[in-house]
Parts: sequence; C-alpha cells; structure tokens
Amino acid sequence: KINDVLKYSERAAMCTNELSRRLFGIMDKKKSNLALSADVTSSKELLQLVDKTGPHVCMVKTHVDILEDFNQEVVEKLTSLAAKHNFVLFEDRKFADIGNTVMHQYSGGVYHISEWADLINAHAVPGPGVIHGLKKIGASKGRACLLIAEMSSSGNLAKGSYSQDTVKMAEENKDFVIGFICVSKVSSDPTFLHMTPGVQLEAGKDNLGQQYLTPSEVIGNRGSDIMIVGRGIYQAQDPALAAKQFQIAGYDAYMARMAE
Ligand code: S5P
Repeated sequence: KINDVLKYSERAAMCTNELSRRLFGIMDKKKSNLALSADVTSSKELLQLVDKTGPHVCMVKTHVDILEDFNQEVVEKLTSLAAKHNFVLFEDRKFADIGNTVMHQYSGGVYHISEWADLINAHAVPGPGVIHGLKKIGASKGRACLLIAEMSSSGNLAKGSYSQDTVKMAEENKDFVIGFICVSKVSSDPTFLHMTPGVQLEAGKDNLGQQYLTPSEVIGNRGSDIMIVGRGIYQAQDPALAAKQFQIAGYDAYMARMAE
C-alpha cells in the first residue's frame, strides 16, 4: 500500500510518537481533518468559538500572544475544552531563534506554552539547534513540533532546497517533529502529518498576501492531511455551521482520495 491509500487508523498504528498517534486517532474517530485557527483577540470570544466548533475539529490552533486579556485561566479553560471535545491544542508560535533562546520562549515568559500546548511549530532557518532546544523542554512532557517547510503567503522564501532541507531536519528528529506546515506533500513518510493553512471554501486571497485554496484542492489533490481554517470559520455568520461545512468538505475529499 502506498501512503495515499492508508487510512488514518492505519497511520495511527504506524506512529511511534504518542501525539501523532493520538491525532490520527481523533481524525478517524471524529471524521475530521479540520483544524480551527482561533485567531480572535478576546478570551471570552476565543472560548465561545472553541466550544461551539469543538465537535467538528481534530485540532485548535491558537496565537495566544494576540489575546488582549490573556491569563492563566484562559489556558486552563482551553485545556478543559480540548478534553471535552477531544482535540489537540496547537500554539502557532513559530519559534525561529537559537536553541537556548527558544527554550526560554517555550517554557517561560508570560505564556508558559510548554505547560499546555500539545503541539508547537518552528521555522527551520536557525538550523537543528532550534529543534534541539524545544525538544529539551517538550519531549519529556509528551509534546511535539511541526516544522514550517512551506508557507501559504505570496512571495514567501520557504521553497526549493530550503523546504527539502527542512524535511531532512524533521527526519533526523522524528522523536519530536511529527510533521509540517506546508502547501504540498513534502514527504512520503505516512507517519508525518502535513498541515495546510490558507483554506477557504472558495479559492482567492486577502489583501496582505494570504492565498486560499479549497478543501478538495488541499486534501484531495495536494494530499495534505489537515486543513487549517481561520477567517473562513470565525468570520462566518454561524461559525459552528461553517466548521461543520469545512469538516464535511475535508472528510469527503479524504474519502474520495481513498477511493481513487
Ligand atoms: O504559511 C502559513 C503558516 C501559518 S501557521 N500561513 C498561515 O496563514 N498560517 C496561519 O494560519 C496564520 O498565522 C493564521 O493563524 C492561519 C490562517 O488564517 P486564515 O484566517 O487566513 O484562514
């Protein structure tokens, strides 16, 4: 069997990393390859949004540093919602510094990200030291990391040999790196998760360089595993309904891919 025809449950069984196994398991159980990008700026709004859309998602991605009123209680409540709805919590911090600095940024400061986020991400630009620093903090807590192999924004520099070298860096750190932020299938290893931002029900762009693809393009044609949707859900009239629509579109695209 090649990667494309493996089910989530089969891929879960192949994973040695606890978090990737859990995430594939959630995708299978909830029939969802949808991640909500919960980019709102008030905690109340964030928690309401996550509670409403929780049944439809396998993961919630946060930018806690955009919250106007961040406090410890917010992450406690987010963690309870993650347990209630069974999803993975991903803090989109995009670490991009030397190992020693990212260790502090991950564990300390105001946010203590390593205490509550299951998943984080990092740019590969500093070299493997960034992964080694993050791993020192996160691995023993059962956390994991994605590397940003590609970006969705126009004119970005993460392409060609940079993307390829990022994949190599992930392969060399498979105990902690479980996949990629990317817009194409960058690895054929079925234990790596490909996660793609820049998704709306219709293709297009915003006025600051973001480029949107559809669920069927991302999951069906490009072979990504998880689609990350922000404004397509939280700016909709009815975010729960929008989440449900994305869930169905993404899962249908996965089923169609399996049937090919
Ligand atoms: O290349 C990227 C990587 C990320 S993680 N492009 C992105 O847009 N993102 C994030 O995905 C971005 O920070 C935002 O939180 C989300 C996309 O949001 P949307 O509102 O455009 O769907």
